[in-house]
Amino acid sequence: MPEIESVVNSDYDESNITVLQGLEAVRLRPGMYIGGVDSAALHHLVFEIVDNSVDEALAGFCNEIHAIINPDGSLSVEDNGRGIPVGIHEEEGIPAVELILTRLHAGGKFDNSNYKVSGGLNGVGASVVNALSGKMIAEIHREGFLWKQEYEQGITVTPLEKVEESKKTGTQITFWPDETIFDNVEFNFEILAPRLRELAFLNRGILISIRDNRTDRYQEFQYEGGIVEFIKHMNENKSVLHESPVYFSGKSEDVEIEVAFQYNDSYTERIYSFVNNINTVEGGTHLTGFKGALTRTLNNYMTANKITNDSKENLSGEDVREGMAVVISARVMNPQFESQKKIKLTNVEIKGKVETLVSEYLGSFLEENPVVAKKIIAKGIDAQRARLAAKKARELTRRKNVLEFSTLHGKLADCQE
Ligand code: 0RA
Repeated sequence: MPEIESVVNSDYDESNITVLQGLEAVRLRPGMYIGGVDSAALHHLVFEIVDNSVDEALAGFCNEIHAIINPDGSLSVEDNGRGIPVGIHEEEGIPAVELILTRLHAGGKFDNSNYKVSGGLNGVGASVVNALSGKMIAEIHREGFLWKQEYEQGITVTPLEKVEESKKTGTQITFWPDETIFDNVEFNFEILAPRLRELAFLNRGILISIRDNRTDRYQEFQYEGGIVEFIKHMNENKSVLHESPVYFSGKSEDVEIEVAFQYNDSYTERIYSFVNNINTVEGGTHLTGFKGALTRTLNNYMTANKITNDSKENLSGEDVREGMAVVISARVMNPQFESQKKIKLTNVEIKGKVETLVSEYLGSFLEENPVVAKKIIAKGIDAQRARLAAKKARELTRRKNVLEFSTLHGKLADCQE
């Protein structure tokens, strides 16, 4: 037995060195992990922790997530999931929770759910937040007890302690962002609340709340309708073309997509696209697939139903998206992004899959809802007419300019003579 112990110990020492290097790297170059040390980065810490709870919810084990801003400068995120495992990890000889919170890339190791697709740093987030926190406390309700462990700057300072009996399950992470790293360590309710609301829209049914114990402000978000309610929220003060948003979802191998849209009588398109809960501001293959399928399906419907427009030209993408509010949410196993900023999806296979799903669903939706179909197409034809008229007017003005210029030129020539 002592032999084994010495082996374990020497292993532990070695890995301990790499651990220090790992967390040291985070503290040396926080920008590489959380994009900076400004206010955005500070709030990013919160979203990293929340993402872990969202993952637990996506796996089907949690339906409440509460963020609490504490007056002592810390922030707590509490969920009612299974609780981070507390058992001793066989290879590493320390509690799993300690491994998850103090080692870079320990995220996936314990992950037995294949649906872990939420945003953030793909499960390595919690240890990054720990490294950048002056202090962190993990409190876990699991296996009949409340367990507690504390860390400072990502380093364990107390052994995992069994505090008391507890019948519930769940995880609470409390952290104090490191003042020596961030410009400003004050949390802002106005920055946290909108993103938490967005997460609640994107993950139907989960109750997500935020409480500010400095000011007693409280908001909670829970949307059984998911992105349909997101669309209703976007069109809140608009007059809509059809009563209920169009919604559909589909699955194709390792892609799941959800789409909701509703037209209003305005002339602007508003599209929010997401991949694994991350807002892809610059879109990408999921969005290209959606746009292509929308345009093609509406034009096909017109042809099939002999609906004509005066121009005989197909409706363009811009024509069919005028006045449209759209949310497209994709869940992708191995998302590839154009850059570290994760704002544009590049997986080529996604485009075709989304196109197929959208064409199929939308095609039958239009067949089954001819009244809505007619309204959408009438709006598109209107947009096309306005677009072509504007184009003609522009061309006319240009021709007129050319004409005026040449006569002016002629007159100047006269003068010179
Ligand atoms: C790994 C395995 C299991 C749960 C979790 C991670 C977990 C992590 C977080 C982070 C925040 N809240 C969380 N809740 C759960 C479950 C292993 C099992 O019970 O089989």
